[in-house]
Amino acid sequence: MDGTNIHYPYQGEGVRGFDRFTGTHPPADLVALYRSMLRIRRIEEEIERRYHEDQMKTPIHLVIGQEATAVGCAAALRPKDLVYSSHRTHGAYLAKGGDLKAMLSEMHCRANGCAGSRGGSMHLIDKRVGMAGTSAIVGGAVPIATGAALAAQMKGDDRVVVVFLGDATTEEGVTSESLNFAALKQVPVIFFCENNFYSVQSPLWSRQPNRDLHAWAAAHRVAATRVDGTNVLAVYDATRTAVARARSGGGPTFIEAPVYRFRAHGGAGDDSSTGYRSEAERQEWEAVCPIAVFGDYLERRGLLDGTAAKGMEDAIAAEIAEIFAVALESPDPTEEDLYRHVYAE
Ligand SMILES: Cc1ncc(C[n+]2csc(CCOP(=O)(O)OP(=O)(O)O)c2C)c(N)n1
Repeated sequence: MDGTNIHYPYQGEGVRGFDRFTGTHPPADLVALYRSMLRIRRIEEEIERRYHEDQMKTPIHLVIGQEATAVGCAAALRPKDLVYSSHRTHGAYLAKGGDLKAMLSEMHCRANGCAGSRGGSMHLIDKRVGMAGTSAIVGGAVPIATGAALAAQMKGDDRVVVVFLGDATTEEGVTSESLNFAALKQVPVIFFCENNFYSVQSPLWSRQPNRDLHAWAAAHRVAATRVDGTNVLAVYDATRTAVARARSGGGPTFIEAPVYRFRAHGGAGDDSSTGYRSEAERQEWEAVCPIAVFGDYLERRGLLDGTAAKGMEDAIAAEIAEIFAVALESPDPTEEDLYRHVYAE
């Protein structure tokens, strides 16, 4: 079997059209969505640029190319709703409102990091904004999120829980177990699958039979849908529908969002030259970059002009420079810190 019989949705279909952005969203919201995606992109580009300086003591998994999923999804949530994520964490953390200083300090292994310097990039958490945690274990966050949704249901609050997972995470047994349990108990959880078609360097077609991931999820009796993961508004609308279902007692939803990571599975730079995917494939997806396409749309609608765009870029650049400096000046953990949260009889 090879990949030639697999139809990757949205790939090379000439979707760089503007009519795919629909809805009646207030202009200020549209600009805020764009800014949020751009901020994540610029933060990650700076992380990538500085990574080889070896000041960051953590593996990294960049979301460059995948910004629309976290941003569109988080925009449909309330602050008290919870978000869990995988090892590819930065987008979800920042979109949910996670503190950038605490994130960068964590990545520099500083005492004021959001996980007390214990976790690095793959273990981000900011409970004040409902960023409930991330896990380096593929599938690790899925049952935890399902349990958190059960807790919300049992407490009778109207909190919704989202867990981001990759396509390979659908291959973990615990994901099937969680879908089964969520369907059985009708808990308010949204399984948000960012299908970027690769598990490290193994393509989806070499790992799973030719099927749609949302159809696989639907077989568990979970409401399931597919949405263009490069379209921030489509992601927002799909999440809003899922949130309304969950909040009204209608149970879980599985959202499959085809996306593409423009960088390597881990670390800085692209790794397409190793041969597991073609550079032409990456370029096709870069042509539907979620930020560039949406920015063009805003420009055509007169919501963003060159001056405003430059002001936005400058403000983001200044914030990033300032917060990197703060992270680098932050104190290292002390020996005493080592023993915090350690329980021994
Ligand atoms: C249980 C487990 N198995 C294997 C790994 C090694 N591993 C880390 S990331 C990854 C691929 C995950 O792919 P996917 O879930 O599609 O997310 P993506 O990296 O594409 O965002 C693997 C196999 C792991 N961390 N945990």
